[in-house]
Amino acid sequence: MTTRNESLFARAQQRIPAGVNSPVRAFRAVGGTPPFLERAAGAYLWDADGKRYIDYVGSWGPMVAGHTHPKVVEAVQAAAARALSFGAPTASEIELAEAICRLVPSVEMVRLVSSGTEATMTAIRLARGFSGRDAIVKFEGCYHGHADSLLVKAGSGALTFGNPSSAGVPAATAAHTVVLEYNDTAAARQLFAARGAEIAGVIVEPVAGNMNLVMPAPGFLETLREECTRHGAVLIFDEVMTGFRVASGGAQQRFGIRPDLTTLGKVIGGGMPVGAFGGRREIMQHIAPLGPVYQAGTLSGNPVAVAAGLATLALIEAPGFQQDIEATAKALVSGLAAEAKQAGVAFSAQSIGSMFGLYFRPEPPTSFAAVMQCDRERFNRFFHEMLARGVYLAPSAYEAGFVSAAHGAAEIDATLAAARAAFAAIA
Ligand code: KE4
Repeated sequence: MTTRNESLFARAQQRIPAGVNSPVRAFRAVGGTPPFLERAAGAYLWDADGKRYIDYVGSWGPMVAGHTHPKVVEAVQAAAARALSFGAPTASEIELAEAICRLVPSVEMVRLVSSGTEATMTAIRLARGFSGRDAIVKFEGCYHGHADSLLVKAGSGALTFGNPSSAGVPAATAAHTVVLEYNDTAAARQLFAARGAEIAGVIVEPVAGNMNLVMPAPGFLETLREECTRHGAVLIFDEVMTGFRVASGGAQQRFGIRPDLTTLGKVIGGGMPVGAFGGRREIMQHIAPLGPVYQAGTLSGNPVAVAAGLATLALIEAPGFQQDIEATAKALVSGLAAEAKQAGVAFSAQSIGSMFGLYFRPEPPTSFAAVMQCDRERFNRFFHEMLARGVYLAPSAYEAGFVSAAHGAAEIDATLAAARAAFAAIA
């Protein structure tokens, strides 16, 4: 009997590439038919077949306050009733800019855009326009959205420029991007020693969340800060995922590093399309129409999206919000590790703030190469065992997971009960 998810997926593939509007949603990494979701509330999702799931994807990060939080829905409805879009300045954009600058003090000025990709694409252009240099440094396993300069993989030699990681990216473009190993502090020092004067900027996920969760090694972020300062390169923290999740001031607050630019997204839109880039005033004043670096957007600062973002940031600033959500993530990962141990499955897990990583290897990975040693097949089996039991994990062994303020003891207990059966099934 064909389920509604299956018939919708078949129909979707007729008109949308792979039936989805973003690749990871197609379940190609884990196999099977992706549930077509219809409704969400708090920690829960419901699919087209009426099945309920506990959600640990949270729309890939934005739903930190839980789905359809009444205060966010109310703010969106009120804003929409006034106007859907102006393409003109509004007071609410000032409020969101001021909230971001208050929560992330390294951001002295900020511009809103409509996605994380727009934010990182512009931050790269701004670093180049400000420094007058072309070379950009990124790290293997970090994802910063799909701008050409960032769809680049490591070149042949550690210090040579990169090669495209996607069709359609000109080699000439990729040649301006150097890709180093995440956490390889020595390689970063070596690159700056050899080419420091050529480097416009370094972009890094201060906690990596796109090769599963990988923590920065002690001294790694500090070295990037030191080398960028010494050589006049712009240090860009891509906090699209870590912003307001690793701490209310992002990973930069937690690790005490002040980047020159920060990119944000996800949480600042509360589920609606908002991204942002911001940082040192002297750099941001190079952005059009103040300065020579062009950037624009029809729906930048959209009033309905801004209303969702403001309502969400107000919620995360509530006393105890971050502590509670961090405790929930800790309870989840320690519970899962205990269940895996009980079942004799090689497994580890860790969390920071409200994001977490699950690994089918004995210890959490500290590098991209170590992530690649995870048992992906076993993750895929675990994924489907959990999905069948109503637990919706990220459909890839290389993605981080997220809890929300709506996840409580009942959801964690139900998840651990499902995990007990799932680990037994794959042991
Ligand atoms: P968007 O363009 O998808 O809004 O943001 C790109 C981006 C930039 N920087 C970081 C650190 C990110 O994690 C992202 C997007 N993250 C992925 C999840 N791995 C979004 C999910 C998807 O691509 O469908």
